[in-house]
Amino acid sequence: MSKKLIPDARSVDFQTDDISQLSDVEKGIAVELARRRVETRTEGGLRAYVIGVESPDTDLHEMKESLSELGALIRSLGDDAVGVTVQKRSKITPATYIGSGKAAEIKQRCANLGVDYVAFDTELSPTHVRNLEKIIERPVLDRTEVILQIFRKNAKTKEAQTQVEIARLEYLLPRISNSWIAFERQRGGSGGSARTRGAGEAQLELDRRKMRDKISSLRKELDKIRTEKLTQRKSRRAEFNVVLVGYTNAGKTTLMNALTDSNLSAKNALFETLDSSVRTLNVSHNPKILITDTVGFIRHLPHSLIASFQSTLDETADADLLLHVVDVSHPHFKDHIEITNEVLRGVGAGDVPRIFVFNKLDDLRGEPRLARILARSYPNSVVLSARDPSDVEKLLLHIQDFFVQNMTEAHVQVSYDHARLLGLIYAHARVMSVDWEDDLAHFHIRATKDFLKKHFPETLDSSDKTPSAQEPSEISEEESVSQRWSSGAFSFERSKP
Ligand SMILES: Nc1nc2c(ncn2[C@@H]2O[C@H](COP(=O)(O)OP(=O)(O)OP(=O)(O)O)[C@@H](O)[C@H]2O)c(=O)[nH]1
Ligand SMILES: [Mg+2]
Repeated sequence: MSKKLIPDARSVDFQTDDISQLSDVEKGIAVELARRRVETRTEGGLRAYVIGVESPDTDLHEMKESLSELGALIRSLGDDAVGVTVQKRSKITPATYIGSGKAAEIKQRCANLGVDYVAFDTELSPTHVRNLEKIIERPVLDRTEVILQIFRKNAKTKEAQTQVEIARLEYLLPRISNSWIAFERQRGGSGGSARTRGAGEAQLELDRRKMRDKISSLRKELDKIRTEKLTQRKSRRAEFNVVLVGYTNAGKTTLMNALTDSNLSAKNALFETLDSSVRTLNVSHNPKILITDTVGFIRHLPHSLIASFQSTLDETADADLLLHVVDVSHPHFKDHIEITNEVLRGVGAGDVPRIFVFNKLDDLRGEPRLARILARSYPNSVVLSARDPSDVEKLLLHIQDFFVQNMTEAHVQVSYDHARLLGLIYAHARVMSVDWEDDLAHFHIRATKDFLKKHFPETLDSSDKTPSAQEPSEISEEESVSQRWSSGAFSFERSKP
C-alpha cells in the first residue's frame, strides 16, 4: 500500500483530505512538505507517475529505453511506477516544459491513481519544477533527482556518503532559491509584502551560504578520505589491478563474488553497488592479482555524480586491466557498451586494456547463435554466465592469460629532453618507481609488451617480440586460452579459497 504524502500534510494542521479544497497558499505548502518527505524518506512504497517528452528530433528507440530505465530506477527506490504519459512537443514550453493543459491533465490522472510524485525523464530547471508543482499539486522530480535518491539510499561507506551528499547539495544549491522564495511569498500572501520579500531573500542568502560552507567542509573531509585511499592504492602498486566496469545491473558484483568467493550484495536493482570493494583473485600468482568492484554506469549519468565519484573512477583509469561486463540478455546491450565506453573515455580510462565479459548467457532465450557471433566480433572477450562455476573458471584463466601474455616489467631510462616519451610513460605505463639523476630519469615500469616493443624494444628478448594475445587470432579466443592452458604454458594454479 502506498503511503499518502499529501494528506499527511494534515499533521501540520491542514484540515482537509482533499488538497483541491485548500487555498493556493496551503497547496503550495502542502506540496513543499510532500517534496521534503520524498527527499528525506528512508523507505520505498510510494506511487510515481512518469513523464516523457517526444520532440521531432527525438530518437524513439532511445526515448523508450530511457523511459523504461526511469521505471527501473523508480523500482530500485522501492516505489511503483503506476503510469506514464509521453507528450509530443515541437518545442519546450519555457515556463512548464510540457504544455500547461497537459500538466493539468496529468494532475487529474495522478489524483485518480493516487500518485505521490511525478518523475520527468529529463533535466528540469528550478522554474519548471516550481511551475509544474503548482499545477500538478505533487512533488515533481527529474531524472537526476531520482538517481541522486538511489545513490543516497545505497551509499554505505563514509566516502560514498560524502560523495553523494556533495552531489546532492550541488544539485539543490540553485534550486533552494525558488522554493524558498515561493514558500516565503506563499506565507506572506500572494506576491508577499516588501518586508516579507526582503526577509525571504536575506534568509535565502543565508541558506545558500550555509549550503556552500557545508559543501566545502564535505570536500575537505572527502580529500582526507581520498588521501588515505591514495596511500592504500599506492601500497597496491606492486600488485596487478583488475577493475570491473560496466552498465548498472550487468552482473559485476555477481562475478566479483564468484571470482573471489565473496558475499557482496548483488540484486536485480540499479546502482546496488556504490562503494568500491577490493579482493584478491583466487589464484596463486606472483604478483598477486587484485580485483575491484565499483559503481555502474547509466545513460544521462548526472555530471555532478561523475565529478564527485572522480576518485572512485580514478581507480578505473589506474587499472592494469578492465573487465567490461555486459548483460547480453538485455535487448539494448550494444547501447550499454557504447555508454560505458563513453564514460570510460571521459574519466581517462579509454586506453586501459580490457576484456569484454558478455554475461547472463544462461538468459539468452532464443538467441543461441549470439554467443558465437560475439566471440568472433570481440576477439578479446569471454561469453559466460556468472552463475556457472565452470564459466567463472574460464574467465579466471583468461585474466591470468592476459597478464602472462601482455604485461611485463622493465627498467628504462629517458632523457629530460624527451618530454613526449616521458608523457607516454606516465600515460600508458605503470610507474613503479622513478629516480631522477643528472639529465636522466631511471624508471621501473610495468607496461604492455606492445608498448615496450614500440618505445623500448631493447628491453624485450626475442620471444616477446611476437604478436600479443590482445591482437585477434585465427582461432577463437576461447580455444586459444584452453589450448595454451592445457599445453602448460602457464605457471598458475587455482589456489584454495
Ligand atoms: N540469469 C543471470 N542473472 C545474472 C547473472 N549474473 C548476474 N545476474 C543477476 O543480475 C542482477 C544484477 O547483478 P549484480 O551483480 O548486482 O549487477 P551489478 O553490475 O553489480 O549491478 P550494480 O551494482 O547495480 O551496478 C542480479 O539479480 C543477479 O543475480 C547471470 O549470469 N545470469
Ligand atoms: Mg554491483
